[in-house]
Amino acid sequence: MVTAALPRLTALKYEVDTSLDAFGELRRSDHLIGNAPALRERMEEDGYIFLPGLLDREAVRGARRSIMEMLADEGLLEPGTSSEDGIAAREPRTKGLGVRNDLAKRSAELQRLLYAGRMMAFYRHFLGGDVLHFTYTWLRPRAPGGATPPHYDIVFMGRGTTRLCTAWTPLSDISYEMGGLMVLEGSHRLEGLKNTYGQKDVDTYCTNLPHAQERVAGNKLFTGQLSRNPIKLRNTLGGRWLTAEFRMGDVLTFGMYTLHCSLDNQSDRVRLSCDTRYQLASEPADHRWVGEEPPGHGVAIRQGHIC
Ligand SMILES: O=C(O)CCC(=O)C(=O)O
Ligand SMILES: [Fe+2]
Repeated sequence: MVTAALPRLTALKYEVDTSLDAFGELRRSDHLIGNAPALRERMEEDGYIFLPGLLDREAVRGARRSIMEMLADEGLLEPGTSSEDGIAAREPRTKGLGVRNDLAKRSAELQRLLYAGRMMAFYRHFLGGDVLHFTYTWLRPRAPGGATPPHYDIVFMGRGTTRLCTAWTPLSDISYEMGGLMVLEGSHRLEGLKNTYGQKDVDTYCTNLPHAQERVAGNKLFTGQLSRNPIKLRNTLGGRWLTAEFRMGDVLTFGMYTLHCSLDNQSDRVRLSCDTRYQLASEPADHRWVGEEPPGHGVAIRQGHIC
């Protein structure tokens, strides 16, 4: 339950309206684990499934430890503090704290957590067949002050099946102040948005428009984000921003057309989470994110077309 004791929350520096019609808690579905039809109904209805405690908390802690040690080795944690605590180095605060697939690859504990055991078993059951996961892992050590702008994931990974699931996995206990993920209620049913913004691909550019050369050279003008102001966006689109105080072991899974963003990390710690992708192995996969060395959003895969 969201209580009156809620701290002042911000997202991209904008104060979050936490009134009852603008903000709320994610609906839990942990009691539905093992009941695929009910889980599918939830996904259909809500656009997300929140599964507190799906993963083994000790396994998450082990994965977290391995990553925090790597961050400490890079000087990203405050010297003289325990890497377990994840206290961000005062200087520099942001360098090295972007998406770190490179670190994810080096952690056997994290690879096991995400791509074996309970996580894979969940998706096999939920999707009802053999599962393929992207090999690229969006491991996100998030510096104090940072947040993720609102977006649909399809814009970044829409060249394969659209029946793809994101798993957002906290590798920290994430209080409201530390800033977990928020989902916009009902956003998976916004047909107008799905048919416009939802048709975009961050790695395409218009050959006949100004700046085409910049786009092909890598200076993207379209970041893939829908907005820099989650509060104004909600006022326009409706629904509530839904979130929770997340704990290690929780997983939040959602579809490609569920609008999400994050709260600002208002703590002095690195907020650690990762997002990973799962689909039926029988369906086409976005080639940017699979294989030994996924090319990702590189310049080489950028596609030009006449707009
Ligand atoms: O962790 C975040 O801040 C963003 C995660 C995200 O965009 C995702 O899980 O798809
Ligand atoms: Fe996302």
